Amino acid sequence: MNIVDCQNCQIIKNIKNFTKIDYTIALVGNPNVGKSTLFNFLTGMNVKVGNWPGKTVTKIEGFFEFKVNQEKFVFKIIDLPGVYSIFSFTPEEEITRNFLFLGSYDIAIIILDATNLEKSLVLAFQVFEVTNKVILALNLVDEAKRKGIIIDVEKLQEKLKVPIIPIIAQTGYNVDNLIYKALSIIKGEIKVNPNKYTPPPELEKIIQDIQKEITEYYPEIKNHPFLRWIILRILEGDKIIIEMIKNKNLKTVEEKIKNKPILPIL
Ligand SMILES: Nc1nc2c(ncn2[C@@H]2O[C@H](COP(=O)(O)OP(=O)(O)OP(=O)(O)O)[C@@H](O)[C@H]2O)c(=O)[nH]1
Ligand SMILES: [Mg+2]
Repeated sequence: MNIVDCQNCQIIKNIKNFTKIDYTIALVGNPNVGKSTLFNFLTGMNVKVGNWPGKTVTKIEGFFEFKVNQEKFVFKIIDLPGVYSIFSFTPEEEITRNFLFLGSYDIAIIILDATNLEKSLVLAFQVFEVTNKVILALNLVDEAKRKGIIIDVEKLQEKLKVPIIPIIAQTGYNVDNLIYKALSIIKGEIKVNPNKYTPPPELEKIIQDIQKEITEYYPEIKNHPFLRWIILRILEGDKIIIEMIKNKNLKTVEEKIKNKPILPIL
């Protein structure tokens, strides 16, 4: 297990009368992975948890203080709605996606469900496409242990190139170490550069072709930080973006979309 072992860390909940916020954390993850449980543990708030009626469909804000040795930091934390993707097909996806794109945050804690790692990682890879400001919290490790699921955290961390901290949000196990590590990333003491999805050559060629054409018609989009992501969305069939393309009559792009190869979920 990746135990960071912060010797002198303390989480202080229910804080009031603070004058400034030092850093903002966004909590991202599939539904039911323990985002609100972690949020409640950190803030001392009582956001509803569980499948029903606790489902989070709006973003909720809270605050906590984190003490490391003599230093103190006030954190704002945002509990985003649970999503399986950030394609913006559902209201939840739209809220989460818009926040990840346009919101102001210093780090996104992506919560992985240790009992359903594969599904969790699909979303994680999508988030890696839009930001490097990430850390992974592997939650429900107690439940995984009960089910006999063993995860090689070191190996996974090495593959993803993102720190992974196993936690139990329900009891608060290792949460201080998660925040400590997140703080090190925010401060730039640890550099994170997630291993992004590498498409097969034939798909990469199509991406490049679409990119070329789009940037010819929309020169202003050329340096857009999410240009590649936008192209991947076009290939996925994102209606809003395709509509935009149709209006501009980008015939070749439409043709490519029609004849696209079968895509993995990005
Ligand atoms: N055993 C165990 N249960 C947990 C843990 N963390 C959360 N849970 C339980 O998992 C369920 C879902 O937790 P929530 O915090 O509501 O999940 P969420 O990610 O906020 O869900 P949405 O708001 O629907 O996206 C609740 O019943 C929690 O009590 C954990 O570390 N271990
Ligand atoms: Mg929730």
